[in-house]
Amino acid sequence: MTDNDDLFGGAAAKRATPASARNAAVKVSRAAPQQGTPGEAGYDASAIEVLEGLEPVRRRPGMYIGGTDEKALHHLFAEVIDNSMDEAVAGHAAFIEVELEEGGWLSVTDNGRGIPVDPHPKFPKKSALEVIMTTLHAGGKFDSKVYETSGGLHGVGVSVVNALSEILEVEVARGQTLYRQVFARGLPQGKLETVGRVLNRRGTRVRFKPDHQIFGKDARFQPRRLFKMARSKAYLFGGVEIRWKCAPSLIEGIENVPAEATFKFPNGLKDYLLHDIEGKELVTDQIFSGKITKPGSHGSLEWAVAWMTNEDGFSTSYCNTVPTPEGGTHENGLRIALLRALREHAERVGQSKRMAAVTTDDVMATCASMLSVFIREPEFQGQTKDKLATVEAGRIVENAIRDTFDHWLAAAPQQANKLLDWVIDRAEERLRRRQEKEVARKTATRKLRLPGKLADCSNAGAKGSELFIVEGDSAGGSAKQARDRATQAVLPLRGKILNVASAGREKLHQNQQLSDLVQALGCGTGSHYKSSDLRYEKVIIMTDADVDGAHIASLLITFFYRQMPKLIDDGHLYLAVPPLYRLTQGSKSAYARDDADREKLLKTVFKGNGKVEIGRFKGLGEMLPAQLKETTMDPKKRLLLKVVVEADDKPEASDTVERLMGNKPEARFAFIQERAAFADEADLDI
Ligand code: 0RA
Repeated sequence: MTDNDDLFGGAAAKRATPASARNAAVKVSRAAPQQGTPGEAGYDASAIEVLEGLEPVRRRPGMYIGGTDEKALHHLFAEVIDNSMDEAVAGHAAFIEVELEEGGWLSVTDNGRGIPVDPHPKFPKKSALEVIMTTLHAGGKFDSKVYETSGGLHGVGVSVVNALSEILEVEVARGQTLYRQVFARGLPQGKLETVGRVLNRRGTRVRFKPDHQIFGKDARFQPRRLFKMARSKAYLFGGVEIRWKCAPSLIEGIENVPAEATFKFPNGLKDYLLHDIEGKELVTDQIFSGKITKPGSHGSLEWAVAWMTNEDGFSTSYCNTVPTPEGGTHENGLRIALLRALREHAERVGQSKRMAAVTTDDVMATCASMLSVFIREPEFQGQTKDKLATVEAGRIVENAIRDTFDHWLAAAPQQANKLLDWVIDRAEERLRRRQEKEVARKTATRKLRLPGKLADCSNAGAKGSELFIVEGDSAGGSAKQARDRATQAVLPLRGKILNVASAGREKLHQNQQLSDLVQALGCGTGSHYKSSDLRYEKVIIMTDADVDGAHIASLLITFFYRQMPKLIDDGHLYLAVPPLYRLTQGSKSAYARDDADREKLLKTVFKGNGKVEIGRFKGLGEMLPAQLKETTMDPKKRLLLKVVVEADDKPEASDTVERLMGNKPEARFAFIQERAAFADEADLDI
């Protein structure tokens, strides 16, 4: 142990507060009215001012430390250590010691210049120390340069910690003298006293116990949280030594929190990043890091960036040593700087075309980054105030890093090209994934969004429901009126549909008629076909009983055969058989499907008995809805042909379809009739 290690000595630090001092200021305390009578009259007067100064903090702690929860509790520590940090960063202190004691005491000690103890110019009866400890925002008034460096910038000041501490002791070793003052809930428990002479020692110790009245009776400092905070402070102020001490009883059963540790990271954030990405494979051997300090003025920053090959990226950022887990303007500045410098490099090496697709997200996808900025009067955003909002910060970071990164890339072209290829690969991968996603989404929405032309049935499941694919809008209109709304859906198709046997994939996807059909069926096509998603038990092609109708039917069958063969295999596809003729004789009437059927009827049902009127339907649209229902749609009366590919035909079926789907509709019609003839009783649905 060096002299400095034993800065104040345990005895002095833990000495009890003298009773006289404790009584001195308390009577005027509105915050603690239960306490005793005043001592010296002069001291009371100043105590009143003090109380008026800190009372708002006790009344509304949230206004000053963002709440009274665990985060706020640990903020007290940040506030105290930041003051010592300022002293260290200004070069006045070489180390800072943090100690968590049993009983909830936390102390922060530095070997800096010590808080000034001489009478305060504005309040000659008080020491500067007392004014600092008891006045809001008093810190910076003494030596503004010191407080511009770090946490003092965001800090509400150590007086807030004082106000929210049950007890707070300050000890200052300055000018070979040790001074001490004790406060309770912000109230001085006596004047600053001289404890004695100290040789070769200087600095400040703040030792405090958070007030349970504010933070609740169960509030405790968490060793792990303090440990991590202390360590990150050391990373954020490269070169400053932070010594950690914790009562062993407090870390029993807690892993990775030692009773003692020393943090000193000469390379600051670079060390931090290297620690975080230890063992990870990197795209470039070197990590990109830097530091720009402008002592006395605002806008200092430090960063460290590395690209990993197999890991998701992460960004850790701070503003004035306050973590900003939600990022903000400074992080955005970094991202943009990296992208722009890479763009410039791409231009230099003739890769700007490929680089055009790259976004900041591609650059950051596997990038591990650490960023720390120091700015004056930062503004934070978001629910938890975890996001930096100061616009200026983004600009400062972007300008500084863009330049430096540009140089870094230019200085090591091989490494730069490796990185360039890497980010371009990320962009291309992203575009590929997006395309796949879009296709997947489209299929998904198709399932959900039914085509406008579809008159769907009201039945929920596929079982028992039928879809009539009808030729033309007018037939569609009749069919919609003729149907049983509960079980029968109607999809009208306009005119001839695309011949899938001769059209390319692209055309197929663009075809509105077919895509309406696919949407209505819901089961997908090709390799995406899913039986369980088919929305109907029977899919019925209902076209006019003429050559054109046959053509459309064969085009549709071809479509199903090519795109949803399983739908046919599973026996879902049918042909409706509408009549071609209506025969009337007096009150008697009947329908004939074709010429042969007509002749048969004439010879049987209408034999003799006078003149038979024979009407020929030009199309389904000409039929009255009632007629259409009676002849073609009503499950009790209609004739349906099931479309099957016979096992024997299977080997050449594909060739046959190919052959017949040329430009000979008659050949196709013949084919359909041929198949219809093969349909045996079991396949007929009467
Ligand atoms: C104001 C002025 C000076 C130092 C400090 C404050 C100071 C504050 C803290 C808080 C914790 N440790 C600290 N160390 C120093 C400069 C006084 C001078 O000029 O000597």
